[in-house]
Amino acid sequence: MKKLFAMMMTALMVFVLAACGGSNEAQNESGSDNGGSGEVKTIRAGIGLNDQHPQFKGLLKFKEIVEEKTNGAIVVEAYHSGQLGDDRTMTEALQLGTQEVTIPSTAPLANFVPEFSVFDFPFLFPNEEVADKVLDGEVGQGFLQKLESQNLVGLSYWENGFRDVTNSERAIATVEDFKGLKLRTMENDLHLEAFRALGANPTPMAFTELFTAMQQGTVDGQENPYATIYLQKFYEVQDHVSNSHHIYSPFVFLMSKSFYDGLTEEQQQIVKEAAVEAGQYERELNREANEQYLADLQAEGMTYTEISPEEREKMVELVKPVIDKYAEKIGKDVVDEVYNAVEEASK
Ligand code: KDG
Repeated sequence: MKKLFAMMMTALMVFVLAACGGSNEAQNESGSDNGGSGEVKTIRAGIGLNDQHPQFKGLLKFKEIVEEKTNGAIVVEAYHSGQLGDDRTMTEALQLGTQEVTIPSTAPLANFVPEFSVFDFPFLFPNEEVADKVLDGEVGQGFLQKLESQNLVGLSYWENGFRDVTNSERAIATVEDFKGLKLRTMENDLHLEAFRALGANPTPMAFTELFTAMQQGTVDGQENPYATIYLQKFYEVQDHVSNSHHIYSPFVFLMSKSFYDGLTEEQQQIVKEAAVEAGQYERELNREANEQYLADLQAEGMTYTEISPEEREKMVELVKPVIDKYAEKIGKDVVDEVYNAVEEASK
């Protein structure tokens, strides 16, 4: 009888433990509740680049920090290669609350908050250090506030990097070499107009469609940082690369506002700090391998062509009217604020 009673008690305990430890209950290592309501919150985080890119490694770092610091109360599922969509559709999903995190370039984000286009003004940032100071400083952080009206929370800036042009038609050494080239750009009017001003024939396209478009010859070329050109294997469908460095592309770490608002204050602090720390890690990874990626591209058979400072100066002149037009559109005060911050950070 005693034995039967003990067996029944054991079965009851197993049942209770299983119920408490189910998928909706988070416990820390000591077995106690991890704070908050005990409910596990899931962040589905998606990016367009593949799992080799520093952006994905940064996302895994974010996952590690968040899951550790919340004792598993927040779980991060990381998706790469546009598995959840492209920059634009994922940002829309954040607005709808059907996805929690994405890290788009500022160019597609400008379709939601037009002021973000200023960061894509050609030749705005002279180097990465200045970009860090402006983006992480008062001005950059002020821009993040502008996202709230779009049901988005901007937690930090990461780095896509200086964009360089590739194509399969000819080596680009001079401005004339852009003439008539069918170049894919990100979905952003400023990018389109800047390439038109250089004489190219640009076409906007989501990143998820780019490789096939180059493979099938729908476009002759594209522009992206060396990391992307190498890690996405664009060398398989592109012959020439030049150091145009025409735009410094930041990434913005975005969270769905409705999800963020549902977090406890402590959790909000954790995701914010994790987005900053993982972003610093991503920037470091991106920078340390940059020159190597260019060497790797050449090793894969691409021709590398330098654009001289004189030719780059001609490019600067050609895109000036486009910059002026967009400065007018965005608002002179906002644009001046950014240019002043760049000047200050360059001292
Ligand atoms: O994950 C980010 C990418 O989706 C995208 O921003 C890459 O620079 C990019 C491009 O050219 O679309």
